[in-house]
Amino acid sequence: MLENLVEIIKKSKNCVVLTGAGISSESGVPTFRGKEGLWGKFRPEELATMEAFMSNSQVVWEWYNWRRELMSKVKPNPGHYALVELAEFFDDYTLITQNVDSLHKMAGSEDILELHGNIYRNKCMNCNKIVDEEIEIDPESIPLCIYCGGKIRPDVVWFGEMLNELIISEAFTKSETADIFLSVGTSAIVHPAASLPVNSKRSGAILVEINPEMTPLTDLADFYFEYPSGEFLPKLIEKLKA
Ligand code: BJW
Ligand code: ZN
Repeated sequence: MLENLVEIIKKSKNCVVLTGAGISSESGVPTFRGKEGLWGKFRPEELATMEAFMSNSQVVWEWYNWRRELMSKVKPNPGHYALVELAEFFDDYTLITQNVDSLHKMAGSEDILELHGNIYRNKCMNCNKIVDEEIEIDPESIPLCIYCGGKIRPDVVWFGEMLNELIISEAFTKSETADIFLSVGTSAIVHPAASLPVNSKRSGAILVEINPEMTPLTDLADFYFEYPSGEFLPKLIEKLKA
């Protein structure tokens, strides 16, 4: 099966990869859902919303500060590094991530489409202006926007919020013209990200899923590799180079 995939990759020109929390789990970043889903104690549906921020911005900021601290201590793993190397095998390569942890960038990937923002950036909850400098937030005294007085929040995409239009439309365009689409470490349930692999397959791409657990995408996939990405992706690169 791996051999077949290697042959297909060698013939393909245009590749899209979509990653989710699973790719960072071997770095020590907990996933949102599933067995290892450590955010578990704090369901994203309860904290990653404007309603939660409006009713209890202190708790929401405590959650983000805790995650920032945790994420700032971890490093990319072999899965992230393999996706840097994978780019070399295609004329056109697009890395789309739902993750907010910057680990792809730290590994050396370029032009990443960050669908759900970045946890290290801040913006205003009202006027959406980005706060240029990296500032630490005291949850008990949240700084206010210098333009409109709105509370400062992390620049991530919460449930019910629109994704950045330019980023999501580029993600769809690239997915719909790909020869091969890799879905890596995502539960594939959060939209619109979860539509990308489906649209890509409908437009003719070979769909590959890498995830130790099955997802709603698994039945649709042409190849399903039931492995952690940090183990599987370096093996794939090794075979491609051989
Ligand atoms: C491994 C591994 C290893 C473990 N190796 N793998 C139908 C259609 C369209 C939209 C909707 C719809 N129904 C509902 C909606 C709305 C909603 C949605 O999709 N809800 C679903 C739950 C159904 N979507 C939205 O609200 C989005 N906006 C939107 O649709 O705007 C239009 C609109 C506006 C107004 C009204 C209605 C529509 C926005 C979604 C934003 C998601 N935000 C979050 C938080 C980001 C900020 C933060 O980090 O704090 O994004 S939620 C959370 O889920 C986070 C993730 O990026 C996202 C996806 O999770 P992911 O990455 O898949 O992680 P897990 O934990 O779920 O899965 C990990 C996987 O890894 C598992 O499968 C493991 O097996 C695997 N794994 N170890 C490989 N070693
Ligand atoms: Zn503002």
